Amino acid sequence: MKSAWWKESVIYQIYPRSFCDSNGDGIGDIQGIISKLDYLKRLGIDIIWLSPVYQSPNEDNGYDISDYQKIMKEFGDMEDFDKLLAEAHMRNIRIIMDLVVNHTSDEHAWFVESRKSKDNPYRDFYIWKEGKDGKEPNNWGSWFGGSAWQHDEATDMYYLHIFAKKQPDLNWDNSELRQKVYEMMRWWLEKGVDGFRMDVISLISKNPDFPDGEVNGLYGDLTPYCAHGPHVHEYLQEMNREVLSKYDIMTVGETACVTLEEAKKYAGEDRNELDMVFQFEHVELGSGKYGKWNDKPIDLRELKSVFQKWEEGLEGIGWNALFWSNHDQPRAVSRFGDDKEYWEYSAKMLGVCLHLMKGTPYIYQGEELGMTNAGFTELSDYRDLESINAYHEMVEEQGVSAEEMMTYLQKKSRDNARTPMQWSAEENAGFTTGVPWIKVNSNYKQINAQAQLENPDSIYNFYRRLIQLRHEEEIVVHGSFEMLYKESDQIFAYQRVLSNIKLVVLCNFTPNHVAFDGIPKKAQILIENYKDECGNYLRPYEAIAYKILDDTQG
Ligand code: TEU
Ligand code: CA
Repeated sequence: MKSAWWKESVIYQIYPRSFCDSNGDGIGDIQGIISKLDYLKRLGIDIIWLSPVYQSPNEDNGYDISDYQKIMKEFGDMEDFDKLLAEAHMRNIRIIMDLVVNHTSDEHAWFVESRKSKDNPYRDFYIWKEGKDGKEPNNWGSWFGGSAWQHDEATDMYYLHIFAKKQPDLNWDNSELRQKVYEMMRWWLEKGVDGFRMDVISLISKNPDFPDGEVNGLYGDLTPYCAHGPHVHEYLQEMNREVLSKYDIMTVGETACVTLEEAKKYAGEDRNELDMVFQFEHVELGSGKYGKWNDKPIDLRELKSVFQKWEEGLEGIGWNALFWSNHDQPRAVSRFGDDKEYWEYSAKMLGVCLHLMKGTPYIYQGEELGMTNAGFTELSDYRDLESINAYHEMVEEQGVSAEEMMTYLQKKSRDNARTPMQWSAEENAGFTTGVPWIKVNSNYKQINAQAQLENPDSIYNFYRRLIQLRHEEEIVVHGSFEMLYKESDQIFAYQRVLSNIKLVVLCNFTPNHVAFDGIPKKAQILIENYKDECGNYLRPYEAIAYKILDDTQG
C-alpha cells in the first residue's frame, strides 16, 4: 500500500467548547487551544482534528453551522484561527477541520432564503416536500427524536432534518449547492488547513422515492434510504476531482452505518474518494430495542471479531481509522475498561490495544489522562440535545422508567465525553476561571494533566511512549495484522509482521489473572503496563507488546 504522512500519524481530537477557556466565560475557545499546543507537542501527536469552530447558534454545539467562513464568536475570530493554524504548523502539527455539509443550521443564509418561497433561488438547496393528507411526507424519525420532517408556515411544506429541527438537510442533488460547498472547501484549503473530517458524509444522497421506513418505536427508520444513497460515491468522486486531489491533505469520513463493503468504496485506495472512514460497529455493540440506549457490557469476542473483520477486510485495499471514543461516545476507559479499581491499568491497556493495530489512531481529548464518564445524576446536568430529547421520548412516550433511562444516560450520553478537560486540581479543573458551560467531572482532583505530566508512570506519559513507538517502529505502521487467541473471551491479542520482524500485542480485558503462552526469551519488550515481569499469566488488564525476529519468515 502507498505510504502517506497520515498513516504515520496520531490524531488528537479537540472538542473546543470543552478544551480550554482563556477568558473566563466558561466556554473553551481558540486562544485556549493555542495555550495548550505545547502540551500536545509534548504528547507527540501529529494532527489535530478540530471539531466545528464555525459560526453557529449552537443547537448542536457547532454541528449546526450558520456561516462556514466565520468563526463562532464564543471561540474567537478569524485572526485567532489563523494564529492557531500558524502556531500549530510551527510545531509541525497539522490541523484538519470538521466539514459539516450534510446539513446547515436553519439560521444559515441559504436556508433563510430557501424557506421564503417556492421559487426562491435557494429553494432547491434543501429538501422540501408536500405533506400527505395533512401530515408529514413520510414516517421517518429524526435521529435526534421526533419526526424527521418539519412543517414550515411560509410555504406550507415540510423540510427534511435527519438531526435536529434546526439542522435542515442540504440537497446534494443540486449541482449549484455542490459547487458552493467545494468553493468553501477550497477557501479553507487555501488558508492552509490540512484536511477534513467529514461529518455524516454517508448520508448526503437520499433515495429520491422517500419511501416509509420500517417502524421501530414511534417512527420509521430512514437509514436504508439515506445512508450510502444512490449518488454518494459519485458526489465524493466529484469532490475529490474538483477539490481534494489538488492538495496534499487527508480526509476521514464519518460514515454512519458503514459496512465493510461500503467502506471499500469510500476509502479504497483506487477509488479517489476519501483516505479513511470511521466505522462504528465496535462502539455500537449491544445496541438493541432502544438503539444505543442500553447498559449492556461489552462482549470481548464480539469486539475482537469487529476489529478482525475491519483489519483483515481493508488489508491491501484501504486504511483503518482507529478510535475508542469521540465527542459522541462515552469515555473509552468507562466503556471498554474499568474506571474504578483498575482505572490506570485498563486505560493504558486500551491505549496499547488500539495504537498498535494497523491504521491511524485517534485520541479523543482527555483519553490520554484516562478521563472517565461524567457521572451525572440529574437530568438538568445534561446539555446534549440528543440525550435530553431521548430522555423525554423514552420516559414520556415509550414507557421506560426514569431511573432506567438515567442509567442509560450515565453509560451512553454524549455528554460523558463533553465535560471539561481536566488540566489541574485547581477549581473547575483549571478549565475556566468562570462557570463552566457543563459540569466538571468531580474526579478532577485525582485525574488531571498537571499531576500526570509530573508522574513518569502516568497514563499521559504512557500514551507519549505509545505515540513514539509509531514514529520509531515501521512495523507499527506497515506490518500486516493477524489476530491471535481468537477463541479467548479474556485476551485480545494480535501480531503484526514486517519482513523478518514480528510484533506481538497481548491485552487482558478482564480483572482476572489469565493464563497465556508466556513471552519468548529473545523477545524485546516495547511497552507494558506493569513494572515487573509477568509469568505464564496476564494480570488484571495487563498489556504487553514485544518485538521478535520471526523465524517462520524467510
Ligand atoms: O454524528 C452523527 C451521528 O451519527 C451521531 O448523531 C450519532 O448517531 C450519535 O451521536 C450517537 O449517539 C455527527 C457528529 O459527530 C455529531 O456530534 C452531530 O451531532 C451529528 O453528526 C450531526 O451533525
Ligand atoms: Ca472562552
